[in-house]
Amino acid sequence: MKKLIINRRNLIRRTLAFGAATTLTGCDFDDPAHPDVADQVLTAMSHWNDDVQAALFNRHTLAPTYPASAITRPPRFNAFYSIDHAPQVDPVAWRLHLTGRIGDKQPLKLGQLRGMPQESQITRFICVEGWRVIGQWSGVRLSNVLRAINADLNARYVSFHCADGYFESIDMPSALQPQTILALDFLGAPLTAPFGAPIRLRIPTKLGYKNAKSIVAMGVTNQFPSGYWEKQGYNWFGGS
Ligand SMILES: Nc1nc2c(c(=O)[nH]1)N[C@H]1C(S)=C(S)[C@@H](COP(=O)(O)O)O[C@H]1N2
Ligand SMILES: [Mo]
Repeated sequence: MKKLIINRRNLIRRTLAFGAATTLTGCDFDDPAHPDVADQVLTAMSHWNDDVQAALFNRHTLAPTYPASAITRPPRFNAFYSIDHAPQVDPVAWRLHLTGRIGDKQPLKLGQLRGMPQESQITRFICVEGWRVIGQWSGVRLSNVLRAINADLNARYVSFHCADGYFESIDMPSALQPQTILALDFLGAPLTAPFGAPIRLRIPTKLGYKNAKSIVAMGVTNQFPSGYWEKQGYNWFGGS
């Protein structure tokens, strides 16, 4: 309760601060001398939005799950390139490199992840481009992996780097949510290259762009890692 009150107080303070910013900058939006003022205000708004989403996020609240009959076939591909340019990762040579606030940084092999308890979920996947699909992903809970490698669970962020240069990051409470998995399989078979082989993040409480595919490195950090689309203005928390 106390926490909620503090958060609300902060919220009100931030709302007032934002209100002041809009008033001050309201007429400068089209001023060629200040071309980035609107950008700055929107960025400030988006960061404020991140804080609100983080305050409202409850790591015990589950994303909805669906029956097998609801699965969308065929699945839908999306990336910042076309499907024939998806990276081809050799699953034998692949390692998950570990960086930052992690006690045991020995890179992980695929077999080690396969050897951990597997979770399966039929969940909805929402892309901001305006489509949604339902799919079945299985893999290891990210929380189990983070514990196994002695990660600092009090750190703020978990970051991901992908074989195609894509990168993403999520807040620690979302990383520890039980439906947040490092997925190895889709519809009971290993992920294919375009859909994130050999592992991808599957996080049904967040929008599509947070679901990093073909991950090659994971980090735990207190420094804001941002993300590929976030650098181009997408909201970072990305709750769905
Ligand atoms: N490595 C990587 N991961 C990525 C992307 C990407 O371009 N590269 N695109 C993101 C976006 S915007 C979406 S909507 C989903 C699409 O996942 P899908 O191809 O399984 O539908 O992947 C996300 N993860
Ligand atoms: Mo997306």
